[in-house]
Order: sequence, then structure tokens, then C-alpha cells
Amino acid sequence: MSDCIFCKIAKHEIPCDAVYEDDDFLAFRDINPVAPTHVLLIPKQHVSSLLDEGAKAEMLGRMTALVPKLAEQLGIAADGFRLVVNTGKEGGQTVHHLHFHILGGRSLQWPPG
Ligand code: DGP
Repeated sequence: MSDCIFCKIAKHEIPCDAVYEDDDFLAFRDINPVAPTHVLLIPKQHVSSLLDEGAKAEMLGRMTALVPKLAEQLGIAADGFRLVVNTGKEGGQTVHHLHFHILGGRSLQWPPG
């Protein structure tokens, strides 16, 4: 997708603070962090959201398997972290390229109690 900001980041046309990269995935720090550690993990291939038919189980499995490895690398595995996948309008998705938010470093205020 030529106008997709995360496609441009995946192709290194827009800079990012990358923490991990392989042939299929890229992880980089969120430009607007809401936790001390806030990393986005994306597939390099354009998939708009979890609702996209391109969000295949095999790809999602490999993407999810990267999360604990990244958490270890980022130093947030021991104390735990949150994985968020905003999906669609009501889900608060603003960038329409599938991404996992990996959030750690402090106790967030959701869910309450
Ligand atoms: P969401 O609301 O789930 O679609 O989250 C999109 C996130 O993407 C949001 O936390 C801010 C982040 N973001 C948007 N544009 C950029 C960018 O150009 N660079 C980086 N590093 N993050 C971005």
C-alpha cells in the first residue's frame, strides 16, 4: 500500500527506532509511547487488521511467537507485559496496518481493579 505509513517504515522509507527485524517482521518503538516500554510489532507485508483475510493463522502464529522473545530482549518479560491489538473503528485502530502493541514497564490502569 503506497500510502501506508507502516509499509513505508517496513521498507525503511521512513525512519524508526527499530528493536528487531527479520525477513517478515519489524518491531520498533511507538512514536507516542503510553508506557515506559512501548513497541509495535508489524508484518512487513501489508495486512490491514486482524479482520483482513491476509491475517493468516500461520503468520499470526509466527508473529505471536516473537512477542516473548522481544519481551526478554526489552527487559520486560520478568515483570510481565501487555499485548494489545486494536482492531477497527470501535477498537481504536488508527493505523490500518496490523500491529501488536507490546507494553511494559509499569502497571497500566486497565482493566480496572
Ligand atoms: P493504533 O491506535 O492501535 O492504530 O496505534 C497506532 C500507533 O502507531 C500509535 O500508538 C502511534 C504509532 N505511530 C503512528 N505513526 C507512527 C510513526 O510514524 N512512527 C512510529 N514509531 N509510531 C507511529
